[in-house]
Amino acid sequence: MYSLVILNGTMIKKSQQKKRTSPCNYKERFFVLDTEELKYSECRPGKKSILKGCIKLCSIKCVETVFSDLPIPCTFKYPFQVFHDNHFLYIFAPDNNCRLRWVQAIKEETKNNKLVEKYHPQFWMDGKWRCCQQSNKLAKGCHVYDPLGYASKKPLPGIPDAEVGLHDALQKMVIALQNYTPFRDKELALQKDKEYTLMDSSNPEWWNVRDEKGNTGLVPSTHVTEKSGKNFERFEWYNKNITRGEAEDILFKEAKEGAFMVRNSRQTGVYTVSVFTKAPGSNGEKNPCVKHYQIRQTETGEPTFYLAEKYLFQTIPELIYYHQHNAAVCVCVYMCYLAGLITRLRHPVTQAGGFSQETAGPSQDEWEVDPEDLDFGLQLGSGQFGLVLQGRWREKKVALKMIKEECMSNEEFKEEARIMMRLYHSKLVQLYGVCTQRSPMCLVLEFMENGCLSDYLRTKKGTLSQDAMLEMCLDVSEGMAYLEMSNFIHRDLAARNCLVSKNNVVKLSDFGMTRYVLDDQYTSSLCSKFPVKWSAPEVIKYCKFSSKSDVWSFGVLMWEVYTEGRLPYENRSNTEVVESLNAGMRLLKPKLAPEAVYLLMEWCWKEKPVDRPSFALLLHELSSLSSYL
Ligand code: 4IP
Ligand code: ZN
Repeated sequence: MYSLVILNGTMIKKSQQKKRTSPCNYKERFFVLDTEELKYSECRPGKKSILKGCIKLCSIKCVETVFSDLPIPCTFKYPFQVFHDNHFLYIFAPDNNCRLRWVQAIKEETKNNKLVEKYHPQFWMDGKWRCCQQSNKLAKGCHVYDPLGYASKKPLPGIPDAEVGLHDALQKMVIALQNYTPFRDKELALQKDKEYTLMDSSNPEWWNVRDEKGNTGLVPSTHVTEKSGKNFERFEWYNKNITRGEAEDILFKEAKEGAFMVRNSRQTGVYTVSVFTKAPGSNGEKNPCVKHYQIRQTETGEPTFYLAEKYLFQTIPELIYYHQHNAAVCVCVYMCYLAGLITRLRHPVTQAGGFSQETAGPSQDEWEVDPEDLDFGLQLGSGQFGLVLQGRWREKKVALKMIKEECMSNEEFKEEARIMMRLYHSKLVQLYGVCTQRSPMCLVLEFMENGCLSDYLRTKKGTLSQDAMLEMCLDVSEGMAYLEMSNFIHRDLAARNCLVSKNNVVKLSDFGMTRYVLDDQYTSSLCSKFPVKWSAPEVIKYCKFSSKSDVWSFGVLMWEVYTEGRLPYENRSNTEVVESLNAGMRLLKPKLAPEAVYLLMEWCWKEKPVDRPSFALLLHELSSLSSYL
């Protein structure tokens, strides 16, 4: 039978221990997923590989990531499970993207199978399920199985057909800007920040590189950067020979918040970032304007580049990548300096003018809602972006989030909508579509009968059971574990940004939105609207957002739940809060919080981001608490 290869790659598998006497071991195998089977074989250098196992896709009942609270005993740290026939195959991927890709692909191929309703999110180990302690390996799962796939990724350019030769005489080193998991045979995996030898860069889109083990393959050229060398031509943001005046003309013509380019400065060997903004500047200069920032280099040690003090990067593309994806204004809480960019680098502008093509999302019609189909109702509340109204869309009750024009530009708004449309999870408020054909524009969202979590907690004060409070934290951690897995940072997690459904399910809302807020009262940690009381120290000090800074905020959200909606650090100013955090103080244990729950909060508030748990782990910890609290 003819079958098509969907994915392949090297991963580690645990022996399935089909028999009582089977050993427990971890072996590197080359996996191939095609439209019929999932196969794995042993690769022997210089010899033919041996097929070791083959699972018919029609026998698969569940495929899902595995959460592990214990250290993973092999070198690949991202496990997932394939439940087939009556066996559990645990496979370990080298990175989370790779794991997601396999899980998604197998889910897609098995979606019409007879699947389980519930599965076990953790390992079967020592005769027990670690998630629910059941001692029958085939006992029904303890967690609802979601057979739907996850967020899609940015499409990559088509792979070149011709074999790529090893042309470059001089070998250069490149650094991976982000992880990359190969799709096809000729490609090579990249691990962020690792170095690779550049073998061939003659194709502008796909470069041939070699990893430290000697494996070679093609990688997208935009995912790597030359370690030493100033060859930025392939980056859409680079405009070599443009003067300051020309840059201003081009950017003014675009007139889009965050439109930017990198150009050679008049000083040789120096680069300048020019960026257009409408945001009011610190010293009250006239807006809109184009600002120019010189990329600076530290004077000692390894060459390191920076725009904003404290963020040092080995290469300029890494620096630009960071500022494209992270909040702009970075203001020290102590008002001692103002560093950073006036706005996030949002849209690279090419030399000829005009934006380069950004992430391709669903086509316009897929998410554009016809204003004729919308009925606008009563006001539900008001947020940073404008009013939220109740409404109707195709017989469905919906929430309509109106976007004040001065808050978000049309482009940003669409970008936001595109991101939100791609995320789908039962613990995320669903975006149905957007309506851009009327003013103000609006987002059409799932209607949540019980309003925002902070108000809900306050109205239910005194009536919430321990179970109910834990359930709320579980809901949020589930949604956050999904965002974490999708490499998406929330940036403003707090009870006020969660909504409660008719059935009291708590869902996340407004994720990622702060990146688009134009109001610098909100985005600068110095100002009154910045959510200092929910922010991790590294966010307050350097605006360094990550899933681990979301974890800190989650700890504060748990505190809000267990105090039934009290304001954290009630009578203290932002500056006082920062001082007490620096002195090692933390929010106190809420009376209603069991010791075990408070331990988790404290874990979220570890000074160093690496010491905090992941959401996957928090979800696990909270689920195990729910079985005995
Ligand atoms: C084997 O151990 C290998 O781990 C097998 O994996 C595994 O098969 C066997 O599990 C296990 O006994 P030894 O190499 O020490 O013999 P692989 O086939 O990849 O080499 P599966 O494929 O089933 O995990 P049992 O349960 O099949 O015996
Ligand atoms: Zn279980």
